Amino acid sequence: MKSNWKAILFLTVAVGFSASAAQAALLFKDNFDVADSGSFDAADLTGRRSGPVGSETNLQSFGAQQSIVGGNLELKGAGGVRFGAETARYNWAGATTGPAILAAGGFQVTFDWTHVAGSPEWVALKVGTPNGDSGVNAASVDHAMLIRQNENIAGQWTERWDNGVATGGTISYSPIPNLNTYPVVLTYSFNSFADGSPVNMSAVVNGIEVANDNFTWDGNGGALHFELASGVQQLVDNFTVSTRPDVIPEPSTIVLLTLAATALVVRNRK
Ligand SMILES: [Ca+2]
Ligand SMILES: [Ca+2]
Ligand SMILES: [Ca+2]
Repeated sequence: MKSNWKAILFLTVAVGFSASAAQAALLFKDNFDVADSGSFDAADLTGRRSGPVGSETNLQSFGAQQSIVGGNLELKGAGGVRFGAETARYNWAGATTGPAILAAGGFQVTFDWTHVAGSPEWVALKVGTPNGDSGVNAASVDHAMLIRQNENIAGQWTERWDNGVATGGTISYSPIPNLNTYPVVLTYSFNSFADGSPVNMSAVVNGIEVANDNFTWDGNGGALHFELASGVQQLVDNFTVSTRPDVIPEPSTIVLLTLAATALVVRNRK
């Protein structure tokens, strides 16, 4: 009897775990809701950050000093923001977030993206960066996902770089006239931080998947750094990092697990 109750407990926990894994865990958020500041790095941090990483690091400018405008991060036409100091970037493979990210099979970055003026230029998330400042097309950057504001560059709505190699991109997120703010959802799926491990990236803007790429981690030594880069003045708000949302278990899976548990009880009673 004892061992079967253990088996039932295990199955119950398994179902519970699957259900809880459906909810992505918030790791970091910055709402940028403080007074305007011409210097992003000198801006007040009070009340801006949430999630466990929020108490360990904060976004800082690289390349050029960014700013806070109207409760948003205002990106300039150069540089962007990284987690921490230039050569002491936050390691997302570390103890606070690494195990949770691997258990969820990856992580997700979301933000609200606002165009300030008509421009074909871009905002980009760079992942697998070195622990030092780099360009989107640096050979050390495992993937850079550039999303452009309009199609003025030969129909190029998106642009991707894999370790410095351009891999193209043309899919539009179908901008709506007079609508300037769009939700961006970038999902990175993988099971290891080790160099050589495969990664899948899905980029969804305005509800439309504009890119789905496969690449590998390289030259990271088991660490993970990523950051936001900019090619033009634009606004970003509610920058969020969470564990990858999982698929809610099918009802049939729960039924099968329940049947398995019931079978064990029945077998035990015989
Ligand atoms: Ca805000
Ligand atoms: Ca790399
Ligand atoms: Ca790579």
